[in-house]
Amino acid sequence: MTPFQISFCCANTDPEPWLAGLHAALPQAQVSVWQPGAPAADVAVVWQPPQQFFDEQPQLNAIFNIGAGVDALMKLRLPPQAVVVRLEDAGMAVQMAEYVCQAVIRHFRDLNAYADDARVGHWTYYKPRQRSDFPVGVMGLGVLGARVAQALTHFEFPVNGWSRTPSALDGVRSFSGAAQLDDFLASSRVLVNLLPLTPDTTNILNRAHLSRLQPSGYLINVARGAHLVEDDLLALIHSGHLSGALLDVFRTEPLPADHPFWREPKITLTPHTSARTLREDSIAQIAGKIGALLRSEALAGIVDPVRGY
Ligand code: NDP
Ligand code: OXD
Repeated sequence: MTPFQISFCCANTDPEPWLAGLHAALPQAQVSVWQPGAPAADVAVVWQPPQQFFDEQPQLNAIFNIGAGVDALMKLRLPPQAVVVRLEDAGMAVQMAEYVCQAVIRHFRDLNAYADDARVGHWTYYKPRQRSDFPVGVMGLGVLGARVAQALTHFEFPVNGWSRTPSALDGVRSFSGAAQLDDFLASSRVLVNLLPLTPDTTNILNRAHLSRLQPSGYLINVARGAHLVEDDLLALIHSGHLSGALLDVFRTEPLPADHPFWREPKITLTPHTSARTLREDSIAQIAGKIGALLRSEALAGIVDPVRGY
């Protein structure tokens, strides 16, 4: 393996354990935290880097994103020869499956209402509901969406999936492309969003689309805040067409203290935590891919700059 330089430029991330882990996995690499004016590197490991980083590192061969979603990266001017590589699963798929399954089950089994009752000392029963009345639609059937959709089938919910190209997942009814979006939505009561954020998917969770969900629909957004038109969600909850939402991602993060979502009792919030980047898994995946790159082998997880994911 030829010696090479890795530049680490990750916002909101303690660099030291990453540097140690990357160095242990790639002993021939020189790994350093990027500072303005730093020497030229071969490979970058990034999360939400500034434009200045790429302006100063035009020679990069590869850019490894320590997340699955590359939307923040794809807005920047990147060195044209550099491949952009995202995390694929790296321990996130099981987290996403457990988060979404608990959310669907919590909603289906009225567990929020039971928790409210318990707080005021009420011993109350709610009528059991039919699983067949709770078809779940998963938007995006990639690494994370496919895992979520299949996990939901184990609880015997009817599951629909929507992707750009047709999919073939056991127990999941496939819908694809813009032409089948309305049918997909009309066939779903709970909607789970696991799309990448691209020009095609920005604002896709809008009034027109959310109105097509079955009555008392429920939204689970675990992808990106800019998929959702926030006022449209509030309007549809207030009109009663939607029974509520679980939101993990927001247009502005952290969610501002005066945001109406904090005060809407039918909205449950978590702070972008449904599937966390796991350092050790991610380092192992990135180091494996850097090794493949150095051996000129094919690499999985390369982002298509035209599609944007
Ligand atoms: P993938 O790239 O593996 O999957 C993307 C899926 O979306 C594919 O099925 C793709 O279709 C589909 N898709 C893309 N564009 C369209 C479109 N215009 N119309 C219909 N379907 C479309 O991504 P991952 O599963 O790895 O991740 C998904 C997203 O989850 C990330 O981009 C990120 O934003 C979010 N995320 C959120 C986290 C959190 O903690 N909240 C953590 C990790 C990720 P096709 O199969 O045909 O290509
Ligand atoms: C990701 C994320 O894209 O953490 O991986 O949101």
